[in-house]
Amino acid sequence: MFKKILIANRGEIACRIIRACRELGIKTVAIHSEVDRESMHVKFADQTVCVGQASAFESYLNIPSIIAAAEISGANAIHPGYGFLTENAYFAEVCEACGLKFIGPSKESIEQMGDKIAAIEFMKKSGVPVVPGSDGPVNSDDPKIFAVAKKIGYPVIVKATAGGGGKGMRIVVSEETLQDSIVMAQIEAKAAFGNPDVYIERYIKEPHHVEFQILGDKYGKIVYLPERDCSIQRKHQKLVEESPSPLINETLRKKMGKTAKNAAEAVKYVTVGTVEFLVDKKGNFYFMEMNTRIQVEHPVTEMVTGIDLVKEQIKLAAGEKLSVSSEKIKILGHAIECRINAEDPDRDFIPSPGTIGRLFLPGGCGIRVDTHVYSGYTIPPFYDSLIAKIISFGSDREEAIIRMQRALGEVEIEGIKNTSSLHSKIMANEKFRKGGVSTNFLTKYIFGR
Ligand code: MV4
Repeated sequence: MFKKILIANRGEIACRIIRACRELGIKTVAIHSEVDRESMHVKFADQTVCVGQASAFESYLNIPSIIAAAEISGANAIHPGYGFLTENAYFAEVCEACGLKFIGPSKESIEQMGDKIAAIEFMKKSGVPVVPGSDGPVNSDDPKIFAVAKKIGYPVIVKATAGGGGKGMRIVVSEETLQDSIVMAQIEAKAAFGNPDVYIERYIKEPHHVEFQILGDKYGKIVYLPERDCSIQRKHQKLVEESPSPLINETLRKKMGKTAKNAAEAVKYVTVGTVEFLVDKKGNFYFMEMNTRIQVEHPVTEMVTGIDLVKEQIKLAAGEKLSVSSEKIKILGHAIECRINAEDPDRDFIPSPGTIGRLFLPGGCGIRVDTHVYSGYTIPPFYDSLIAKIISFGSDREEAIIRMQRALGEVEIEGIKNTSSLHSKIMANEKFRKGGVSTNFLTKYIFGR
């Protein structure tokens, strides 16, 4: 097992990782930018190193500085968290070349899943269902695009291969706008990712986002855990996640879970990862992408299974054998996570950085709060606006919702705006309470557009 881990991240996830290390008896090194000296992850860690200026490029994305920090502090492994350098295959390669274990999958797995066209091709070959599409990149001046789109059937969606976050994505309803949409998507993709490649897929109407957590050891064993439903999103940012999904019955769970396991086996996946699917109203499911990291929403899976995913991730990276088997995994109840952001819900969610005055965060039966904020803490304007994750657990969905409503009512954060009122609205919504809302829910029923 590792003796000392450097955490190449900040915020709640850095705190979450330090907690797991402490329980495993592993020493921790926090890195931080110049504006993060008073941050909780810095106070939490055994050792700290300032790696650069406020801008993430100068600090949390600064590979030479981070590697130097690991070397001078004597760390033997690096945990990337989520975001920042997590899905950077080059960073994983540099870590390994410097004798530092990268706590994540191989650089090959990261690379393979980072290119969406390659990932889809690979999954299709491995027998995983994918959305009917162009089978590779398309070019706007290629006259064949019209035949390709016609065969797929309108509406189609144009996506960037380097994509994520919905950038470079365009819905095309008829062939009149196909060529222009591809041109625009290519320009957007080039600007956002430096890679202009786009592809076409059939557009799935009102899809649900359902994802499976998988765990893999270096001996080739893979298990899948119960799914998470992340259909409630705003501008491709997840707001509410729950497990199990109200949409999925036991038969479909087994079928999708086994598919996710096959997908992970095909890439020889090690540590923790997530296979994302689009699910339509009829229960057809299609591979969307694979995330090669621990995700923001991992706590809902921890609550319903009783498994500490970050501890498992570290143990698997250290070469330990998987200790959980599919047959032993039970769904213990229902869990919901609400992401609280420092944003103003009344002003189109503009970020609301600043100093927190009085602070009260909820607790009590069935409530977990993962956060890095405290009274007197100043939220810098340079990074993600996530300030807390409230996770509720109940014996069933109804109880989890009631507990979440009760917990949201206890939240008091003075000095900055936050999104808890939006979550209260969602929890009180009739459609949400019925369960199984699609990705259109927020726009349609909460914002009424
Ligand atoms: C789709 C789709 C419908 N059909 N692909 C959004 C971001 C990226 N991860 C993929 N996304 C979508 N891909 C096909 N073929 C609808 C979306 C989509 C979406 C997916 C999951 C969660 C929220 C979403 C919101 C809008 C669109």
